[in-house]
Amino acid sequence: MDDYLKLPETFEEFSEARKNGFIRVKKIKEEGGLIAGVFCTYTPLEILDAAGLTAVGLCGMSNETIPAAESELPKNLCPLIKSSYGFALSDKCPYTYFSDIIIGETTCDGKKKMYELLGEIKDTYIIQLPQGQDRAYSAELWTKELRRLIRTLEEKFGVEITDEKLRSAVCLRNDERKAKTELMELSRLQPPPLRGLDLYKVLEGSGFVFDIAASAEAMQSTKRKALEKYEAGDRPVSKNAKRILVTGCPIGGVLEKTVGTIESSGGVVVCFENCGGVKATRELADAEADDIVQEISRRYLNIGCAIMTPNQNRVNLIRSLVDEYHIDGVVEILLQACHPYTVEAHTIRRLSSEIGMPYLGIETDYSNTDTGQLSTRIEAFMEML
Ligand code: BJ8
Repeated sequence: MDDYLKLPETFEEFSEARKNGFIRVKKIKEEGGLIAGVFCTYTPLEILDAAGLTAVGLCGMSNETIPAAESELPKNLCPLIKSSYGFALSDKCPYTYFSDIIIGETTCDGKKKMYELLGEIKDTYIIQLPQGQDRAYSAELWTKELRRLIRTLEEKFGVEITDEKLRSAVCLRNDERKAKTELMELSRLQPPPLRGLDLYKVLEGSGFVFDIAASAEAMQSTKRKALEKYEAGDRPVSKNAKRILVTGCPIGGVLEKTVGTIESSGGVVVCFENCGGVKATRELADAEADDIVQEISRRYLNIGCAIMTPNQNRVNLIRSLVDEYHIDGVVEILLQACHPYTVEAHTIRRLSSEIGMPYLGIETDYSNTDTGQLSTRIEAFMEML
């Protein structure tokens, strides 16, 4: 088997998956496959799977393309949006380049307006996501939106998305989510057998393996190996390390200066609540449900992102995770100009104080200009714990 097609087996190999994924995507295209670029945890992946599309995450995580984006977008906009758009505009992202369709959702205002512009560069389909999970008609509307997406994909790509295909996609995605959850739950051990940075790289890298069953298998074997080493006495994390829960915006673009600094200052991230972590994997769909589209819709609409109002699901989730993972402190990572999360930070700060958890909010962007200042604040927080 070609090297780039083999499954990742170590943390390092998972972190290479994003880079190597490009070659895999090229191969999929050469073999006549179709690619769907996606941005958000609300994207109903099972529908794309059932349509025979390979889903690939397009969220920009680099500062490099932000100047290009700022020629059209306001400077005072979340770096994730600018970076993502900059990649499309400057044609620097092979995943965007190879995408046959881009799927976006009406989440935050910045993203949804960016998608309109993105639609001028690439074929972009926007799903209308309702933002009040507590209204019965939100579930109905979201299910209708998913049915509309199904019809659109069927017409556009000449495929048939049957219930049977959807049910088997649900089973595969469930298996992958369970494998992720089991891997993350290793960090409930005290001390954890994994550093947060390594764990995050596996979670992120799994999105670029593209074969869902293979991705689940690779995560299970990574978990087995980590546990074997741990049981043999190999402890990569000190038992005195302070156990941190990370919440807030997606952190792919600020990983080193946030998680890296926490872990070089006497802490260890044992739980990622945000997208890429527990929030995206906790809930499963029932493959046997009578109406499978409605069930997929239910599963996704429950995600507790700050674009929802009210967003009680996020508060409930953080409350449980603090107990489950024996947390010593909560660090919320906020991307500059992200209104949903920077405003909701007040609620999370208040929740932390209610449950007696020290809380640190960090507002940052993709540049390196605040690295020193962040280190000082994170080190002071770690010392205080
Ligand atoms: S489910 S977190 S991936 S919307 S950070 S672009 S909210 S201004 S990324 Fe997100 Fe889906 Fe929610 Fe997850 Fe806007 Fe905020 Fe930027 Fe954000």
